[in-house]
Amino acid sequence: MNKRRVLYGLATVPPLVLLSVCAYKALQRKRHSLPWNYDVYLSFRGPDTRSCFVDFLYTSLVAAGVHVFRDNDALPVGEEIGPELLRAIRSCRIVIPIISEQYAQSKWCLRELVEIMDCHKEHGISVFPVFYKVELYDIRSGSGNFEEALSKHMRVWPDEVAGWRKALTMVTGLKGWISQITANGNEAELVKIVVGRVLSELKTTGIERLPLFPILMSNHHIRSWYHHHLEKRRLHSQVFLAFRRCDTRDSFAAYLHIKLVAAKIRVFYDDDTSLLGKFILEELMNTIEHSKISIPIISQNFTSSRWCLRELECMVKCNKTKGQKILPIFYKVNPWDMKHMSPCFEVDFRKHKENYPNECEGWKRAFKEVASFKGWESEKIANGHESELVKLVVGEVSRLLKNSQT
Ligand SMILES: *[C@@H]1O[C@H](CO)[C@@H](O)[C@H](O)[C@H]1NC(C)=O
Ligand SMILES: CC(=O)N[C@H]1CO[C@H](CO)[C@@H](O)[C@@H]1O
Repeated sequence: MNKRRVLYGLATVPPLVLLSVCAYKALQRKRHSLPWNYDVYLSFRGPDTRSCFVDFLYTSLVAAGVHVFRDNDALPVGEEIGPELLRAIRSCRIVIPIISEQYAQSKWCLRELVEIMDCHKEHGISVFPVFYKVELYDIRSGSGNFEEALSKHMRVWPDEVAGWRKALTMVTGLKGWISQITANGNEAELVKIVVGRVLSELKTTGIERLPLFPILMSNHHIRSWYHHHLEKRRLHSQVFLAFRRCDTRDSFAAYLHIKLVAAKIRVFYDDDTSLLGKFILEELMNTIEHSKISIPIISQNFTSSRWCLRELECMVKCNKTKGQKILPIFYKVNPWDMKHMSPCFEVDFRKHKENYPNECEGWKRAFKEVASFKGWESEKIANGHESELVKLVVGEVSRLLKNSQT
């Protein structure tokens, strides 16, 4: 960043910010006059969830003192989403779309979702999706119920379907809660988690929430000052841990994570709650780029996840462009098999090639390249005793971080 510009920005900004904060405080005292009429907007498909999950979530939020809009009774008349519904969405601080099995069957839900994603992009409204008993893959790739519903809509609303598809893809790009995974599928726990998160989000005060904020941000000095500070505030992780959920999330990766944290190392872990409502891919790549060390845990099913492969490719790129360290752990896999593409990996890449023909070659190259890096083969360390391996990794990471400081 241009230093002079930042300094100039800093010199000019504080009075404005101060002014804004005062304005905000004043507005807060008259809360009802704030443009935020609602704290939370729930968007859902009635028949799927109204009497169960949504009901429980709604009553729990209200019990916690949150002002919630539920479009239950305000079903729109005519073909457009009613202006009062639009106003409600725009006036909310947080929108929680509950994407359920039949969500895409309702054109109202889809129109609402388009609106929600627009508001997210243009007005920075927080969107915390709940994926309720659905597979993200079906939504993104247009298969299963979602594809069926969209094909039906195509006959009646051909002009709108492309936009609906885009909104669906976008919402799955955001970090949200997946009901089957969160709290092991316990919905009461999920509701507790959502309410807790909403409350903490509502508590944060910041200039972002000022009605003046968009005006302030139109000034480029303020904007660059603001982004500079955001960057500084973001506590960069030192280590990025990449792993395949189904293989090691509850075992080796969790154990390594705990030990790294115990050694006072800042680790980025996929489950990080700070990601909620953010576009995951962008955030992940950004985090890798700002890390000092990346640790990919290459396990048997690693290649079946395109997320894992994207992360790996990004790591290799960061090594090339800025010498970032990569410490691979070959978890019950053999680097030789990786280098020579044994059938178990080959199958995955062949599948990816169908869906992601442009990216797949790059992933493959990165995967083979990592096989030749110096790393640890889990089965060769202390007869496969994983605690020993963890000790070695933590030791090496600490050493590298210490060296990089001096
Ligand atoms: C990455 O890059 C740096 C410097 O360019 C190099 O020293 C390091 O060993 C590379 N490889 C790995 C696996 O970290
Ligand atoms: C959870 C999961 O996808 N496991 C698979 C990992 O890979 C082996 C064989 O390569 C499969 O048998 C598992 O089903």
